[in-house]
Amino acid sequence: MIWNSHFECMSRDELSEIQGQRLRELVERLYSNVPFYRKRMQKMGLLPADIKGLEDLYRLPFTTKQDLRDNYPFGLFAVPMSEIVRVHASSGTTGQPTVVGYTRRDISIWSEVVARTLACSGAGRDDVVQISYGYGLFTGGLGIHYGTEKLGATVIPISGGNTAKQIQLMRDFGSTVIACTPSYALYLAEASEEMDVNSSDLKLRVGIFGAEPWTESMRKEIEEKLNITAIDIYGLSEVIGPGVSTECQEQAGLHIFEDHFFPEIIDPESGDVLPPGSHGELVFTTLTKEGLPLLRYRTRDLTHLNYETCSCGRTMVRMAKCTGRSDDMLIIRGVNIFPSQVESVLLEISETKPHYLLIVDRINNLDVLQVWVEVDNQFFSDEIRKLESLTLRIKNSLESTLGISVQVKLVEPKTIERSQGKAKRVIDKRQF
Ligand code: DLL
Repeated sequence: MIWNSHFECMSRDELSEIQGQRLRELVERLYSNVPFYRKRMQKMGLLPADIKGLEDLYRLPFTTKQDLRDNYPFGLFAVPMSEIVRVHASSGTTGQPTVVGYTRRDISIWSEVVARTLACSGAGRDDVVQISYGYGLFTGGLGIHYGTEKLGATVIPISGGNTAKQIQLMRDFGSTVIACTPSYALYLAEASEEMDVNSSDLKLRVGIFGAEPWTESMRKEIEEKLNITAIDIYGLSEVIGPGVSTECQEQAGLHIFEDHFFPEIIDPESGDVLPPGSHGELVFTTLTKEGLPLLRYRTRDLTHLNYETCSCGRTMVRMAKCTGRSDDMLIIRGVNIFPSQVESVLLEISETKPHYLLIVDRINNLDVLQVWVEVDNQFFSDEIRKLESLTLRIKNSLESTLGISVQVKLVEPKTIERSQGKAKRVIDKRQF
């Protein structure tokens, strides 16, 4: 089923017309309501009237995660706080989260694009959707929740974790759709085998998986083990959350809901816009958002776009599966982690040296993060009890900043290899 065939199957000419109109209105709004954008445009000698349509988009400034950080927490909001009905947050590059705000209309648009996402995956009113993305500041749980209700399907708002219960409810409530990270889906598949629940005991038929990169071989494994169609869904908090793009049942690229989120592909080094089909960094302009509208937001995700009409009938451009990032962000169990966050925690702890290493692995389908930290030599001669208490202190601080569990290993000075150039802070042993 196509949820909104008017927009999703619109001719590209008609779509461009609407996008151009929305862009002009957006620039007017940002210029009048957000001092940050007004100043940037003034510096570039640009007035809203200079932006006549999509052809002028490239003249506008980019927005980065650093800009959100510099204006923490609400400095880029384009409406008064009385209009903001919800706030979410994702990891920033240091301890400070990236904060996003939604007006009532934003929530309604978000529900619309998530309803489109579910319909794209083949879900409808008769489905029972188990939402195992985390509820809370993360956009995954509540984002999918509202869209599922809009679709009219039945929601099971179980949130993440508690694997045995996930499997029990999946069986007892007859869940037909599961929404979680792809790595958790694999973990669930394995855990259900151990619980002697096999796919014939379940009614699952579709999975909507995203929030982290995954490969075609992971897809195959999930589809076989759970006997479902596994759909890749993509989104980021800054742009709205889940609902930015999704695969349809053709599984041949992710349709971007371009009437709301206008994509460009740029060279991550030069910032130049690349010709259609080129591989580069994905950039979004949020055409309709009110709370936190963003101009040319640099996602740091690397992909390419395909403008051909899909055999499903949708005309919305498709992005290829993300192949990586142009920065050092890691996604561990669906949670975004920057090595600089670890560094900022360690800087607060006087016994540690500024040398650390993050080792990421996938053990039994679960991501595991181990942090090696160098400590003073003299400290090593101390009693075990002291070492244990330091390890625990570092572990607690890291876990509260990063939001995931961490194994900490204290190592003697000079254990971690020194590099001549840029320090190598991460060893990622997972296969993507
Ligand atoms: O992960 C929103 C989301 C929730 C998407 C649930 C899909 C499902 P953030 O926490 O802000 O938002 O993280 C955004 O996650 O820039 C990508 O690097 C990565 N990402 C999200 N979806 C995918 C995907 C949510 N399907 C960051 N494939 C993005 C690869 C993905 N990477």
